[in-house]
Amino acid sequence: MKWSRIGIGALVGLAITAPLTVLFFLGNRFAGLPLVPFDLFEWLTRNLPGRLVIGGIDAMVAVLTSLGFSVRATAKAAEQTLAVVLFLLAGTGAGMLWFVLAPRLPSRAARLGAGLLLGGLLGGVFGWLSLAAGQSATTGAILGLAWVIGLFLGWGVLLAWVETKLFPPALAAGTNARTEAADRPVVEPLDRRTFLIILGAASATITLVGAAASTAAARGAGQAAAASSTAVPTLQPGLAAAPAVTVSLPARPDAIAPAPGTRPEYTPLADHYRIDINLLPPQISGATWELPITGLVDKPLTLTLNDFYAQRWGEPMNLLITLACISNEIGGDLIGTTQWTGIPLRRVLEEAGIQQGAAYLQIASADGFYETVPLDMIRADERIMLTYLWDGQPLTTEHGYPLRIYIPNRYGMKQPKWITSIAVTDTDKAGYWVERGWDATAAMQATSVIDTVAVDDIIGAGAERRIPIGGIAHAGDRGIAKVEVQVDGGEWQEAQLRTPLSGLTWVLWRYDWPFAAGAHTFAVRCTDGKGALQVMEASMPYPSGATGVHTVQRQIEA
Ligand SMILES: Nc1nc2c(c(=O)[nH]1)N[C@H]1C(S)=C(S)[C@@H](COP(=O)(O)O)O[C@H]1N2
Ligand SMILES: [Mo]
Repeated sequence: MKWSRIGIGALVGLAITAPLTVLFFLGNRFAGLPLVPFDLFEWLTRNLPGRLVIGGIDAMVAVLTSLGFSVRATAKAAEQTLAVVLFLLAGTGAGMLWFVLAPRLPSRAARLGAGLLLGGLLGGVFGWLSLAAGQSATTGAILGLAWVIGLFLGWGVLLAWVETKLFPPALAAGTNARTEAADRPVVEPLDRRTFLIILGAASATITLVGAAASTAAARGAGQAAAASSTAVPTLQPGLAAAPAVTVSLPARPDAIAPAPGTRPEYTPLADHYRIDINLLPPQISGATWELPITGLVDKPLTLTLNDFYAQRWGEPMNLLITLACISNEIGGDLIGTTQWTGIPLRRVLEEAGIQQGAAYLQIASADGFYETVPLDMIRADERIMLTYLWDGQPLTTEHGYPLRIYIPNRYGMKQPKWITSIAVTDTDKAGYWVERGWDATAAMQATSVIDTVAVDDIIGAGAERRIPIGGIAHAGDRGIAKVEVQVDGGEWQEAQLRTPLSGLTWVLWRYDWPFAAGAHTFAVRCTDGKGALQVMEASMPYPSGATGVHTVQRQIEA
């Protein structure tokens, strides 16, 4: 069997890029060194045209959904896998190119030198990208850069060396080559197939052992961080203890009971969806984090987390809030409800003193995310707040530690996490996702969802039997006035509404449907607190949030 140079190049590229990938993971797990495959992926998603990235996200969500996975639970893992696969593919491609181009270099030494050069170049560029645009490294820049360059130098030389082993440069008629050949013992040309098998086996062994070690380390770390791997260390030198805030849900003695199988009204923190542009969330030290408030202000401020803990602006606000992602599909799980604790932004701005002509806040985050908020909106709405606790605890790393903003009635894309600077300006500037084509306002659409058709919890008996149907309805801060259920295209029937946790949360609804055996289609729609019926026409999340009627089909046994 004759192997082509391209095919062998692809195999070799993959065989040496796989252990490289694992080394990056190990370095990151054990020493906080840059995780180049992730950082490159993040750099790509931030710099490719927005439409392409959105198409990619849509495709991923579609694949996950069609495979029956929860988007909330698997999206990050899928992205991370994609990042690794792309890195391996790039390595495979590099191997192919190398094997095709190498014959242009006459001598073994030239090829090894070129491999070294290539490795150094890639290491330099990727190391710089990783440190400039990535989130993965927690070590110093010099060490990180040295690690990346070192690994890529090794990769480049290995690639070149393997190529010269498999295809020894023909001894040209040149004098140099002849002298070189004369100086060295004649070796048997290596059996290509044997060599490739050895290379593949070595690569697979290193990759598997490394991956196992890395996974074990991650598990250990997860266990050390107790219940949630996303919790931040609460005791940090120089940082006061976070204030104790309890989560208090309002007593609603008259509220109707949810239909069995309805999602929890208050989302357990571990189940709250997470969406952001990072494969790994930014790690910020609460003790050293500072938030500068600059621009058109009388007195520029530098806030610290202790300022929030010590109630520099008085009592914080505790609000029960439903947050949703604009990418959430009808009936999707990128929506959750928890208690947010923060300081009204306008209190902080009063201290800084807004100057004449100022009209916007430009907010920037540690991950390169940014968004602009009109000052008029902040002045008019006390609920717009700088949030530092969720569910009574400091924000977890994934949900924006140490500080994020809350803006009522807006999808999550307008609400930066991991805030690192606020500038008061007179100029508007499109936010991160607005710049990429999403709705500039991103006001929450009214949406209603069927969570359950509780066939196992039938109430009543005989002809009086009823099946509880239930779910949520949500319309930002507009509230929900009415929810209606339709069975098999019949009349819309009004459901009962459970008193919501607050005016900012979803409403749980319930409809006890007169039992009828057979195959049925259930549909739901809602009317918001201002009297507007939800948009019933189906539309995709892009660009303004999904609309349409949620329906489920059930076979009801007699
Ligand atoms: N810094 C930063 N903030 C961000 C994002 C981001 O990528 N980076 N994503 C936004 C989006 S699209 C959503 S839906 C919410 C999600 O917040 P959560 O992950 O805490 O649920 O965060 C928002 N804030
Ligand atoms: Mo989002």
